[in-house]
Amino acid sequence: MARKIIHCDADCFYAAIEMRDDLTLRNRPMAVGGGSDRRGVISTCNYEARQFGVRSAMASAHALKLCPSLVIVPHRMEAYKEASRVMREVFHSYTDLVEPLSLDEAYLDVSEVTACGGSATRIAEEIRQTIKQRIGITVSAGVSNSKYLAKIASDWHKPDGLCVIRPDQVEDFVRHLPVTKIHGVGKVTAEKMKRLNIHTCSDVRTFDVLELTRHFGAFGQRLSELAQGIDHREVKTSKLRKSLSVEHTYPEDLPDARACQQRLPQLLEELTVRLSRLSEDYLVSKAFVKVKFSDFTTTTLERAGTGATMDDYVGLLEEAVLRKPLSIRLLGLGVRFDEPVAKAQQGQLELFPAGFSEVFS
Ligand code: TTP
Ligand code: MG
Repeated sequence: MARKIIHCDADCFYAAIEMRDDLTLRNRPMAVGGGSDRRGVISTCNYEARQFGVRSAMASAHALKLCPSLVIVPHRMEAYKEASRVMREVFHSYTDLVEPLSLDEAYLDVSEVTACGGSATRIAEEIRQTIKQRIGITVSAGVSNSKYLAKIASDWHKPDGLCVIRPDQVEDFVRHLPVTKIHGVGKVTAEKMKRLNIHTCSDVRTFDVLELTRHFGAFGQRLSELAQGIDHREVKTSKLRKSLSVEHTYPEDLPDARACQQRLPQLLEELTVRLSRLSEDYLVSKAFVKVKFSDFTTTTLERAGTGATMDDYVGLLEEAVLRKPLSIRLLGLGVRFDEPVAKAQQGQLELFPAGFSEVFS
């Protein structure tokens, strides 16, 4: 199944925070960085300053030559960190699969997210609106089926833009993509490509992998893939996930426990497939089931000492569905994982007595 990846990147991040907090800095070229007297460097600047050619990492003295009216303010790292924390909170309200790249940038894998009807475009738009409201800055977002294209897309309509490259548009988009947009193609490589008459990904495709490797060394293989829009890199979270689950809302309510049990094999199959995609670092600590009744109340039941086995789920489900004399809209199966530290102490887990815990919502 095609993945849905969102890349979010705040616009002129440090500068945006400064403009938010000081009205006098708006509508004029401004930058955040060190003063020109102390051999300072520009960290970033607003879009007005960019029109003068001012850029990140430029000496402040040089920036002032390009744009004499440039106002340079010092850093306020605490304010940037706080904004970054809230941004991540917003991302995590949709998924745990968040890979932060810097204070103002992150990838989200929303393939399994059900919010916004599962539409990555709507999720991205909602994230942008929420951040605007809660933090008072704009974020640009890119949506596509890979990290590589989502990142290019987030830059496409910057600032305050959203760009979506749907799976059926990938081929056309990539064909016309200038090679300079490919991550890893710096000045030197771009020059070399120009000499070979390579300007777009279409041009790259006229070379086979061997030729590309001859010209560009180890990067040749990757270049060949990217020119075809291929990028299988996963969104890597810094935090390990705590649980994994699958669930299904049925078009017609399931009348009783027997009907629910009949749905178990398919749900377990889906869960097993998803579990098999995880790294070996994950150790299942217990199983849980989720049941939503026809009155929309939800109950979950989990039990220590269970695993992702059919027997465990049969037992849990039997109990959970009997909690209300109602038909059932939704069934879910899941597992919780041990904390990473617990892995080393697996043998000791048996010391804890098996018990029940339950949640009603
Ligand atoms: P970026 O996202 O690269 O830049 P930006 O957010 O300022 O602008 P854009 O709209 O193009 O995304 O970097 C995020 C922040 O990191 C930036 O606001 C300041 C800091 N930074 C530096 O301190 N030095 C640098 O060289 C760069 C590139 C960024
Ligand atoms: Mg940014």
